[in-house]
Amino acid sequence: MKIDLPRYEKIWITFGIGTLAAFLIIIGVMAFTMDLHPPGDNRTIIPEAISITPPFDKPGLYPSGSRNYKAAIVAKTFTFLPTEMRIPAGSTVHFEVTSPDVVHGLMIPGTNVNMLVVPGRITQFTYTFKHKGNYYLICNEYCGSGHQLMASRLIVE
Ligand SMILES: [Cu+2]
Repeated sequence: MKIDLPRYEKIWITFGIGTLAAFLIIIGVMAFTMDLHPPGDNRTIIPEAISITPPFDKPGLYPSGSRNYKAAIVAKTFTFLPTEMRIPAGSTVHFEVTSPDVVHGLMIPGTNVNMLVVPGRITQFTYTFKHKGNYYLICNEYCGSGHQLMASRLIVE
């Protein structure tokens, strides 16, 4: 069967299908090679009980192997706990973050660490810090009058 389409119709159909294919390829490459994907786990926590629920009762950086750390971070108005962490260069940090109050964000400029921190949920992400320097954990979800003060520091030495 031969469908006789006008020339411009063929061009637009080709353009539409081509654009769709390009987007699907870009999303596929990003998902599989850059490990970008929506959070797939549903670890929950009672926001009112964060101060008595391990590991968030003692926020901090805990070694979990050689050059491996687990960071238990509480994001709350208007600070991150702990306020400072130190790791040697080449270390892998598994972040576990939660909030007792409102929705916060946790992003580290210069890396692909970018998490949405929702009360009642534990957001997780793993990143390897290859280069020395000062990294700042900043809140990128507007959370109130002190939002711009919300930051803590990760020193890679
Ligand atoms: Cu915040």
